[in-house]
Order: sequence, then C-alpha cells, then structure tokens
Amino acid sequence: MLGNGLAGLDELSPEDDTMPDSDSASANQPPGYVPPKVWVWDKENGGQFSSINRPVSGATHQKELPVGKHPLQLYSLGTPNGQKVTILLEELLAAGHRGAEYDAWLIKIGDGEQFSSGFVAINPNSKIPAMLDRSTEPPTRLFESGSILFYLAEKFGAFLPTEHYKRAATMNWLMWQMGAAPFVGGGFGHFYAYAPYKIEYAINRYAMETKRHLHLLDTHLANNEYMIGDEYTIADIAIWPWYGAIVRSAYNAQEFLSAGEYRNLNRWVDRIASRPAVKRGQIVNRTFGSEGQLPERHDASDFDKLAKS
Ligand SMILES: N[C@@H](CCC(=O)N[C@@H](CS)C(=O)NCC(=O)O)C(=O)O
Repeated sequence: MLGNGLAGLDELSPEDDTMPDSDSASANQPPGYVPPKVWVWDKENGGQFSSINRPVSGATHQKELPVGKHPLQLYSLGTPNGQKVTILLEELLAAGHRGAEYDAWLIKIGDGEQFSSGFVAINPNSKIPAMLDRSTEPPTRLFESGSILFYLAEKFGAFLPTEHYKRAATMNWLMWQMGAAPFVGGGFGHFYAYAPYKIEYAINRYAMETKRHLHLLDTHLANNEYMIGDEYTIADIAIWPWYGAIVRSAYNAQEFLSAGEYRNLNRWVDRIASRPAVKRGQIVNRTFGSEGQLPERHDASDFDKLAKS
C-alpha cells in the first residue's frame, strides 16, 4: 500500500497489492477484462471519435495550410477550445484593436485534418486551435488555447489586468481552466455521452469532479461579477465556453448534473452570452449547434451575410 501522499507513482507497480487481482476481473468492464502485460494498438477503441485517435504523433499526410490576407491566421473548429480564441479576437476587434483582424480556417478534426503536414508544423500536438501570427518576423507559431489567449492579451494589452494581484488571479483561473477541461470533456463528457457503453464507476467519478467545478465557480461568482472581480478578462473568456456549455446544452446532461441549481454561475453565463462579441465569436468555425454557424471567417462582413441568409 502507498503509505503517504508523497510516495512516487512508480511505487504502484502491477505487483502492488492495491492493484486489482484476477479475482476482481469479474467486476471489470467489459466483464472479465484484464489489462495485458504490454498494451498494443490492435483495434479501434469504440465510441464516438475513436477513429481519429492514434498512439503516435506526427503528420499522416502532406498538405499545406491555406493563408489569407490578415496578420493572424487561425486554424480551428468551433468547439469550446476553439471558441475561446474566436471570442477573444472578436472582443479585441470590438475594443478597436485593428491588428486583431484574422482569417479563421476550418479544420475538420473528424476527417483528420489536424494531422496534415501544414497543421503539424504549427502544432506538433495535432489539436485545434492553432494560430500563426504573420505580423512578427519570423511568424509566431501558437498552440494550446490558453497560450493563445495569453499571447493575444499581452500583444494588444487587453483583457489581462496590469495590477500584479489581478494579473496573477487571471493567470490562476486561466491555468485552472486548462487543467480542468480534460476532466469535464475527456472525463465526464466522454463517459456520459460518447463511450460505447455506460460504465457506472467512470460516470460517477467524473460527474463528482464536474459538479465540484460547478460548485467552485458558483461559490466564487457569488461575490464576484466576473472571475476577476468587476473586470472581464481572458479568465472569463477561457471558462465561459466550457461551463456555459455544461449548464446550457453540452452532452444533454443538464438535468443529470442539476446544472440549473448553480444560480450565480448561470447568471454569469447569461451575462457573458449577451455580449455581442461573444455572440459572434462563438459561431466562428462552427459546423454544428443551433446558435448559428460560420464555418470560416475572413472579414467582419461575413457575419452580416450570415444574418441575411
Ligand atoms: N489543451 C488543448 C486541447 C485542444 C483539444 O483537445 N482540441 C480538440 C478539439 S476540442 C482536438 O483538436 N481534437 C482532435 C484530436 O484529438 O485529434 C487546448 O486547450 O488547446
């Protein structure tokens, strides 16, 4: 047994008595499953999106990315991680930062476009969002939504407070969100909505953690208008797409999570949703959902065309 919380992970070997032995295999899912000594990739894992998963990184095919006329080239999809960046870009433009003009190109991750040689050259981790800032020499390659938010906020001196304690608080919540998202999406969302069969243990584990996040945010927002007091920052812009979706529509799990009970969180979600830049940013690179869809954005007038169509 691990004696204390400081013990190293390598102490927990398959021989350790905390690991399930073959007697507990009957409780495994699927029944009787026992992990092999060495894992090999011999079949698809099942569940939604399984066909895009591979145990290796790198490009699968040669293809350059398109390049438009603006300084910032975004390669993305309108998932919560993608929405963070398009919302910030629309907020920057609304605040008068003309250098934030951008081309948003659609990357169809279901078709494996994140594995093209051009995409991998910007993001070796093959995940949207990825961005190229062509206004610098050499051009700046960006990936990880939190890193992109921080880069843009610093570049334009906006949505990132300058007082040291508020700036630190913004980074605390930004980093919290980046660490929390995999529990909500890869954990709760995956096992509740996408896994090929329902596993009670996994759903309970991640529902517990997701509800803890909802309670954490609700408690914080009871005494704060935004995540950083009265200032709207990249912390709100990072957190809103994920937790706004969780309390409104994601995974069809609102009743399951009693999402309506988190009143302060819901108030904050509604307030941010009403911002014109958020309404625009959330539909860029979007090819699904009922709020509107703008698969590519190359000019501010693209939103007007959408409204008329
Ligand atoms: N930590 C990354 C996560 C990005 C991420 O998971 N992107 C997903 C879509 S939301 C993706 O590109 N998945 C494609 C794949 O896994 O191959 C970020 O915040 O930028």
